[in-house]
Amino acid sequence: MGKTLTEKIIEQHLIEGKLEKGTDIAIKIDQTLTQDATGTMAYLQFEAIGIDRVRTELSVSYVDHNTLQTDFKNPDDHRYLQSIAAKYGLYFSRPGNGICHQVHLERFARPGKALLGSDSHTPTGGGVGSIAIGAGGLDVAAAMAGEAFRLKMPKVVNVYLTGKLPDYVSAKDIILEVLRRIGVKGAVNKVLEYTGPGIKTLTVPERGTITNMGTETGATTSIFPSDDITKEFLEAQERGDQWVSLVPDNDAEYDERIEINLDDLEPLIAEPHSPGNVKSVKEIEGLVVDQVCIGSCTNSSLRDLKVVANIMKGKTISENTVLTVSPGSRQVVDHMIKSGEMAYLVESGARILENACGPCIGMGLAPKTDAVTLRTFNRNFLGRSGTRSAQAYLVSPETAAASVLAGKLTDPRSIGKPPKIDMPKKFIVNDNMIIPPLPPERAKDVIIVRGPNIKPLPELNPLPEKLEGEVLLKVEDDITTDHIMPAGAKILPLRSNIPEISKFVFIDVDESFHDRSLERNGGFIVGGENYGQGSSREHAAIAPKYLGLKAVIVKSFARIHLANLVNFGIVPLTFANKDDYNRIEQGDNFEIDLTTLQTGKVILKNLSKNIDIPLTHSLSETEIEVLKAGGKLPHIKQKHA
Ligand code: MIC
Ligand code: SF4
Repeated sequence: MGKTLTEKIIEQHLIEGKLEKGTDIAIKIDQTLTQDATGTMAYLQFEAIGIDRVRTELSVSYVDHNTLQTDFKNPDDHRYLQSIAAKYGLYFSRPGNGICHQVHLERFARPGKALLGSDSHTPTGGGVGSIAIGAGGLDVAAAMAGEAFRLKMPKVVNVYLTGKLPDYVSAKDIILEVLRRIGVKGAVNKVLEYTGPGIKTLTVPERGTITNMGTETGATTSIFPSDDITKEFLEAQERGDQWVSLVPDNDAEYDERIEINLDDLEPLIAEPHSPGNVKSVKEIEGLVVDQVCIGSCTNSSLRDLKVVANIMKGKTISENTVLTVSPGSRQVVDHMIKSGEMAYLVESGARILENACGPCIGMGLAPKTDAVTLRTFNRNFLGRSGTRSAQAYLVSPETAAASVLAGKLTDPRSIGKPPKIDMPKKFIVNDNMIIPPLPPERAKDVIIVRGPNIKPLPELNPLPEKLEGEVLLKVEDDITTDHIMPAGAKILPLRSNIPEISKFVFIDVDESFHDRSLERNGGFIVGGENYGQGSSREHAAIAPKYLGLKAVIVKSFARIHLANLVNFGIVPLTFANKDDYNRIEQGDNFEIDLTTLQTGKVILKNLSKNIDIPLTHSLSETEIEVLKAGGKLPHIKQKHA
């Protein structure tokens, strides 16, 4: 039986386990990436592991999230990260160089390599045929220390593309179509592997848009083969020597198949407050739009900005609409300036922002009260824009550009002939904002710089045999990490200060969560399906742990959050019968005996209702050991001792 591309690359990296779907495997990691919002914590943990140099082929530390500097905190963290990179042998992409995923795709991602990143959109690297997976910072820290990465061997879904995209329909519409079909939990513990004649019509940055936003389906990752188009891209980035051909076997067997004829696609839109609420633009055309934001790691490539600039050329944005543009990288900006196309954007009235995450994560440019904000981003969770009452919609760059000119949601196919864009044969390659690793003999003298906002990691202790306490919060399906641990301009700078950031846990869901948790000495959370979808931020585990969270009991989990809970000693359990969710109320008192964890079965005693509720879990033996030790860091230390 032939192999899928996913299986081939995983097989090459396999350290433990077999290619059997759903079983526990461990793989070797070649490359890592971190960004500044998760990186500070990841490196504090890396320091705690006590290794003197990274053990990967390549590790890059990016600064792109916390670039809004309203006081000393973010710039202090940047200096910390820079000194860490120098000390431990990492590349450092300086603030202003661009969004981690865009820069990594341009400069570092390689076909066939395994990349682990402390950001959920790391799968962007699947655009060049790498197995690129998002994880919590601690898993990335462990990978930098040479540890294997553990995961469930994913099922492989074949997304088979035929045809060619019509005018004004673009890669974003392909991934929105995938989301329309399978929703935000449709690919948990699965890889989306793209094949078929249609992939030949998509350039690497377009493939990157698709693999990037594949994260919103819950997928472990998404991947395209490495073919002539990949070769052309790498050559244009002066990395032609890094190309290898990588394709699935002709007789590869997939677990599922989704077929999309690109000829049939039309402009799509995700409505508030989920990337899975997909409709056609036509269905709600005419909606008055207050703000349009172009950029983010999904749609900020040179191709995307060129398209937008050429649609905007010689025109002015609508009087009642604001346009922001945040390019993906300095390479993109450099090109846009030299080609003169940046002027089209400036002249049209666009507010050109830094090449960083910016409004995507609520770092500035929050929309007005009750605004309709149209974004080329990948997430539209409630409050993420920085304005709780705003209604965020996700669209392609083409739809965004057409709509900002009209001041209302507009199907781009109605604005006339599409502009012709010329993509350069060679990109402008200038890595002068990427500081390469120092040689070991110089690295050892580097002193780590720590600002006053960097607080030590909270202590993690072995778990007791019995967990007791009350249900601090009961929530519904699809709770995102933005609900659990919001981001934005006010909270993101606290990422290296757990006591402070913990004040904001669940703040938009229940303001009293923080105080109640401390008063009751911690307790439990009960939730529905897909608990913890979205970001890789381990702060959604560390901060609740700091408040005394003992276990989370839900109908199902999102992959990265589940791993983060284990890493910080919070027991993730699921209902054996989903209906039992209804037999629990917030405030109920629980008792859970952990001695039966190994058997896969655990009994929850609901003391308030006087009932026993059967629970299960998907934990591997290693994960159970990690939990018992109180988390991954104490577990690694135990091992090294
Ligand atoms: C996001 O898009 O939510 C983030 C901010 O990039 C996160 C990482 C973080 O919370 O720092 C992600 O996607 O993992
Ligand atoms: Fe940054 Fe937004 Fe991409 Fe997250 S989704 S990495 S915040 S641009």
